[in-house]
Amino acid sequence: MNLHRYHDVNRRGTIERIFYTTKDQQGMETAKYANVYLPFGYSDQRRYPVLYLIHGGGGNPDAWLDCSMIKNALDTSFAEERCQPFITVFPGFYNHDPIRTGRVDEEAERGHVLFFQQELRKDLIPAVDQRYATEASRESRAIGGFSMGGVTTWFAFLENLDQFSVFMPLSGDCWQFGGLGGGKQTEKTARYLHDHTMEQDYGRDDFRILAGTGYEDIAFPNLTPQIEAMKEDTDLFVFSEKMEEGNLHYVVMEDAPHMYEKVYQHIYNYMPTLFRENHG
Ligand code: FER
Repeated sequence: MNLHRYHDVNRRGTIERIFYTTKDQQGMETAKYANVYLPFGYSDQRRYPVLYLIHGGGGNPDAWLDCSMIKNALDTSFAEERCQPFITVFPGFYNHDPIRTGRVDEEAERGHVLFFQQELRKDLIPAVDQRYATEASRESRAIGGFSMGGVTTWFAFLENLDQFSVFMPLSGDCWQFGGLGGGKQTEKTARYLHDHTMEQDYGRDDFRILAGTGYEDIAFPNLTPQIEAMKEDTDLFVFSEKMEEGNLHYVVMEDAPHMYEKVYQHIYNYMPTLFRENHG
């Protein structure tokens, strides 16, 4: 497994904000922003694939950038040509400042990330594709996230498979049947991920799932059984440890608790395989 080692780099991308509006759960028009990472040398004479990277519970569009070395991982990967440059969008899934006192309200959090699926397809993706030189196709769009952002990523697989082809759930399981459902309702969850995808006429060549967590991560006991159960449904999910093979991948890191500063390493590792075609 590659580990991202920080080093300074001169060819650095830029972060800017895109502003857009969406309707909140009460139907009120709401102003929002997302951070957008543009790779060094970004030019509207080319077209770029886009990764949407989602924060965890209680977070915001700045969380990944504030709490991890993701920007340096992107900068060094592009500078060293580990992969073709892509745009990364960091949105927020809340419509109002989250109030988190004490333990997590699983049902409320689940409601937010499920509701966010509509915003993604109706408001955010169109705004990004209009403003930037994107390839604007599901083949060139990936979504990933940490913790509740991983839960968001599984919901995107279920609700927005026509928008994305690559899914990178990190330290978060599928909450289709309620909080921590990947651990609590493992078989039912895996079955639904399978059946719902087949019903939409998508097959094993139409998507890739790049999952990850750490042995010490609180999400490990929820995500691991879900992935194990999905592995059984080989007509749709083809597990492989080789990145060139299969459509279901799962990496568990050593010494990695539930923290952005650990989890972003998965993104660094998956980066060369995120967008397969030779873009640009
Ligand atoms: C998990 C998925 C998400 C999990 C926790 C979360 C305990 C979210 C936690 C939070 O928002 O604080 O599997 O395992």
